[in-house]
Amino acid sequence: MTLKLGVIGTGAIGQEHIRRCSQVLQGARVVAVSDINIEVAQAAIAKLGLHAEVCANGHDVVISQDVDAVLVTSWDPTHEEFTLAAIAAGKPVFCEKPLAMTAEGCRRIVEAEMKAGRRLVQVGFMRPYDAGYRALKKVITDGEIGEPLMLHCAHRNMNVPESYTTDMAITNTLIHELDVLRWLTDDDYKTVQVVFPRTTSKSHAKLKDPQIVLFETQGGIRIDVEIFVNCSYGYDIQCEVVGENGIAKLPEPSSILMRKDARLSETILTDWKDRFIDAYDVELQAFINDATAGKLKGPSAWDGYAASVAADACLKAQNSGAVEPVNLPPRPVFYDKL
Ligand code: NAD
Ligand code: NAI
Ligand code: ISE
Repeated sequence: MTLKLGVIGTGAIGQEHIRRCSQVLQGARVVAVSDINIEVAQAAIAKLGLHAEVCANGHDVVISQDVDAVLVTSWDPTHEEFTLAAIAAGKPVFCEKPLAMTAEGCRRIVEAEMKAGRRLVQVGFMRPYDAGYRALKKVITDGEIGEPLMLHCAHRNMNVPESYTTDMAITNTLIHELDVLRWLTDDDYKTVQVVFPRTTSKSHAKLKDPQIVLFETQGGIRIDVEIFVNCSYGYDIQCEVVGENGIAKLPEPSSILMRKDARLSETILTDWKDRFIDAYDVELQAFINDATAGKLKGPSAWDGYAASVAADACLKAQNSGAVEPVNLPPRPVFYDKL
């Protein structure tokens, strides 16, 4: 069986996901797309030589008779609306992160999904599918470094556009760590504080960059994450776990070690598309397989909610400068791990 996909939002990642669903992965076909900028949607399918319908808006994609499942790859503030529409239509939906702009918005999705009676939502948290993060988690769960005590992490982008503001460092960028570090440590956040070093001259008036986010988990682990989205030198994701018996570090992406011009060098990637290319393939193949089988198993609406509860606390901490509590309610039985 071929799962017929509708894609809402054909920008950077929308085009990447359309390409992988059409040329790399098995069992799916893109049959409908939409973008608020219709020429972008038309160009996205023309570029790949696809025969997909270009719908007038995202809701037409969701309700199209032809569409079995939906990918939401439009801007962050549109995710909640389209995910709720897919749930209302009873169609599985893969929604890029963040699931919604606030925990309250995510909660509405959780409630709607529970009311529908089965899992219909997978959130685009791809890092748990990344081979490096998986290897790091195995070292921890195998007890090789003993109990984790501290994590030192960094999320660095080359640069961001003028539309990217201080809050987006949390809702758009740190949201990946908010998910993956819960998964990695099998723990939840207890408190958070945000501190601002001197701002880089490469930023602009509405963006404080870099930022340092400090967490304490329920289990007492201390975590620091540097977010630096105008770091200039590359796309660089770091994660070091300090345990009782040793230290384990996320592997660097493989690269050629080059001797040239009296220098020994390795290449640093510059784009998230390349850094996590395999993880995106694996997460979306899992969505296609699980949606076809009628049972989603990937990052859930509850995971999206948990990350947004922490994100809300981070936003509060950005403004207060204080240590803020993270209050995640108990997970409903509906979301018990399979
Ligand atoms: P983008 O701006 O390049 O593309 C988004 C596209 O969505 C644009 O073409 C825009 O016109 C379209 N769009 C916006 N609102 C829409 C609507 N209501 N209906 C249909 N189309 C709409 O952005 P992007 O970089 O592709 O990011 C898209 C989403 O994917 C974001 O939510 C982002 O957070 C997420 N993302 C996740 C990762 C990841 O690593 N998991 C990477 C990139 C982007
Ligand atoms: P983008 O700006 O390249 O694309 C967004 C697209 O959505 C644009 O083409 C825009 O026109 C369209 N859009 C906006 N509102 C729309 C609407 N109401 N209906 C239809 N289309 C609409 O942004 P990008 O980088 O592709 O990000 C899109 C989403 O993907 C974001 O939510 C972002 O957080 C997420 N993302 C996830 C990544 C990941 O690693 N998982 C990486 C990059 C982005
Ligand atoms: C982007 O939307 C992503 O999700 C990337 O993975 C992240 O590194 C970047 O900071 C975001 O803007």
